Amino acid sequence: MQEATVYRAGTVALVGRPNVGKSTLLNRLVGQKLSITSARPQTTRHRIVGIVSQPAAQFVFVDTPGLQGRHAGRLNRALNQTASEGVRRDEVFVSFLDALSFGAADRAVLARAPRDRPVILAINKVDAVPDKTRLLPFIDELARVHPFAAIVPISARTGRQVPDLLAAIGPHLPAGASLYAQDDLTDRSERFLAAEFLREKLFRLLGDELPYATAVEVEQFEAAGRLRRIGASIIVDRPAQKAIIIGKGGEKLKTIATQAREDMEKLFGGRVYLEVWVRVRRGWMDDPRTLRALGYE
Ligand SMILES: Nc1nc2c(ncn2[C@@H]2O[C@H](COP(=O)(O)OP(=O)(O)O)[C@@H](O)[C@H]2O)c(=O)[nH]1
Ligand SMILES: [Mg+2]
Repeated sequence: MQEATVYRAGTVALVGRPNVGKSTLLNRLVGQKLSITSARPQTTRHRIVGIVSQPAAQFVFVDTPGLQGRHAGRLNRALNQTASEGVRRDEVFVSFLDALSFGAADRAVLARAPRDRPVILAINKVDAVPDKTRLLPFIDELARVHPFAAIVPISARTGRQVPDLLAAIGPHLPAGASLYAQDDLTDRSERFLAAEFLREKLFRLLGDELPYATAVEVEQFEAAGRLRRIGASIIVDRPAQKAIIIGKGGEKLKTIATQAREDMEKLFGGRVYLEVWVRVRRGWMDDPRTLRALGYE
């Protein structure tokens, strides 16, 4: 006789210090780019959900901004509020490490993981470890640090052992009905994702500190059949920043907008007409109205 399968559904928080690959994994799991990534720390500013539906389980992965130190003023406080809210609500935790590195920042993240919920350790970026025999002693060492429910070495970039990670999480989801429709990929709107794709290009294409002083607001979003007309503003703090983003002869802004448009067309499955402006709004990072309009508060 076959045992009746219990349907399980729940939220799974992806936690870890900046740059360990949380957003890359979310995208890999969902099979679409939803959460923006870059080589710079603290790219992710919003709580974003990526949904994986299987016949017997629904995983609702939650990518949260880690605790922030790079952004300024009230924006930084709002981001830290978002980061700590995640920890209260979520049911299973996946804690990330870069393969073979376990430092003070990683220890601090683990110390905040709730003791009453299962924590699964994902050791990411194993593709970057040439000598795989070094993984075993590393896993043994980590097993002594926290009572992990499981430890799974993965590569979010190549997808290696990502199914094993799902298999390790599944049994820890609570029994219950699905939280989203079976074909939902995320809880976020196309409008939100459009702003995020632009923001990603700022993080990838601009120098050092500038991305942390920018935000993106979608002012116009119209869908007609498979065509979308999107108008967006890049918000900066000072005129000098505006000049850098526009670049010589508008070249920089053109690259930013073209790359963002390509991402949008891929996800939305249709043509996008994208217009982008750069606006100076002095002190936007401390302005409650702007922060609210941008969804940070
Ligand atoms: N080699 C390698 N790099 C990765 C892997 N996963 C993520 N990265 C890179 O690590 C950087 C940070 O990734 P991201 O997902 O933004 O990290 P987050 O801050 O934890 O969300 C990016 O440059 C990724 O391409 C992986 O499995 N292998
Ligand atoms: Mg991220």
